[in-house]
Amino acid sequence: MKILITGFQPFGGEKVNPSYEAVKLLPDSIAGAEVIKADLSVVFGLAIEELDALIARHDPDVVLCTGQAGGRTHMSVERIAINCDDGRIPDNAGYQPKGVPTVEGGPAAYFATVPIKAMVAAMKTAGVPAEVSNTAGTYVCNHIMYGCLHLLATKYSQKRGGFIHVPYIPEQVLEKKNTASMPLELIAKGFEMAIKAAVENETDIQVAAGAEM
Ligand code: PCA
Repeated sequence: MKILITGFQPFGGEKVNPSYEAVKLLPDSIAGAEVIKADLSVVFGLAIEELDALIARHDPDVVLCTGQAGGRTHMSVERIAINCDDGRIPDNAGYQPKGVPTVEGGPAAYFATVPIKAMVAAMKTAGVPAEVSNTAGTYVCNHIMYGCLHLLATKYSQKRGGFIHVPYIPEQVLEKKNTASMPLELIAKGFEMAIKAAVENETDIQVAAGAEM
């Protein structure tokens, strides 16, 4: 089995993006699966083109994209991506969409096809705070998750895809009061456990992971 895991480049004035910093720490093999690592531009459109090229080149069985969700406390395994690009801030190319479809005429949303609950459970068992999240936002991370799942649904068959948001790392919050962070090594451990769970669980486990709000 082959896993493609991507992180994002820094954006929004940050010097690092913890997603790619953690991706770089991963071993080249997890649970017998080959791990391919890459970074993506925080640019609407271009990020999906980069991911498409990576999938075509490496032919992975699982595509796991990751990104920073500054302020979140837990590793957030995203359940759903919506067909909406709406930027609170411009992307790294200066483009700021104001509520346009990621894919014109595409379905309203896609659910992740990796086993999100098994991934959360595996992370927690390893001592990494993790949760199922029901929104990936409307910025480039939701855009890449939607774009990835759309590619897998329309262009590539038999491949599973998903997205994990990660908290800031401590060096990013030195000047941010009351803001959560997670050590980089713990984020990388979370990724490792998530990949292991995806390798070992073709379908998801049946446990409750709902939310009231
Ligand atoms: N986080 C942003 C885009 C890139 C990243 O790492 C987001 O949550 O949309």
